[in-house]
Amino acid sequence: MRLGNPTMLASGILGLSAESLGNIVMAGAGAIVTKSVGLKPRNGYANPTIVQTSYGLINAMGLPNPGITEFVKEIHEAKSFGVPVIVSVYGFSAEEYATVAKKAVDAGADAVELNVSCPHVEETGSEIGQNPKILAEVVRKVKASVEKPVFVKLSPNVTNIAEIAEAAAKAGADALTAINTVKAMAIDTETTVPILSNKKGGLSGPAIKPVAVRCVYEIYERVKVPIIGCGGITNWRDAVEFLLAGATAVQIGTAIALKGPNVFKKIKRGINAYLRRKGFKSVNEIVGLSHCS
Ligand code: RRO
Repeated sequence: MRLGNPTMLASGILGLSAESLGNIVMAGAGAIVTKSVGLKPRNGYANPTIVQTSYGLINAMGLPNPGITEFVKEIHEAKSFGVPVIVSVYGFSAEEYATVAKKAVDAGADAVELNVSCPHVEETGSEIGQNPKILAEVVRKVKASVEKPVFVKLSPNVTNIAEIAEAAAKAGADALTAINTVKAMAIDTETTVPILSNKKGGLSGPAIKPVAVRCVYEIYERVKVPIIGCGGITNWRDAVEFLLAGATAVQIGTAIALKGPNVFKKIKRGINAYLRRKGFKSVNEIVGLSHCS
């Protein structure tokens, strides 16, 4: 898959309607990843589903989505924006992941990103992505059912992310996205109870950037498949840090909520200016460069 620039919209932010995806493409994203879609519609959790902290957001949306059959319309429409459309997929079994992935690809998805890392929905997400055997089974089943690239989005909530990355790569993953949100919670000191209706959720934004950079660095040392860096990128310097750690592209999510969609253009221009200033001809020249020292 070729990208016009190395920035992509991360899954989960503005990714449920084609209209919002179109706005992100206008703002300069080189590719878009949709919100995670499953076989059947889900309402998600009751409010509050998001808490803003000084360092980032904690969410427990609970996988709200219209189901793949309904979502096919949005995929068709999103295809008209002229950038690759990557459909984020989840399931409650390997078969379900494969079925949803096939429907997404049949509808025109340029790739699927398997969400095996949602930190707070039982029997899917990180319950799959924390177990190398189950993860490998999911990846193999999806690879057998689609002819497009299969990305796997990994959870940071594991002891050894490189080991999980290796299991996904051996099972045939074409790229690894690192990372999903970090398990977190917030408690209201006045009411004395957890703020999110689900109590626990996933932390995103600037607070998790150093965790994400470390994860990308560790994965790069272990596996040879392309890595897509994700976690707390809000400016070009953050993006360059991920490229140096070993990512070939980056995903941006929470920064859109914090700074607006123009963050894509700014990051794209900033990366280009950095490459020129340092005498590099392309992004590829700096991917993994920090490992050379
Ligand atoms: O919908 C969510 O609550 C959610 C998902 Br699917 C995910 O992968 N990561 C996250 O932080 N929230």
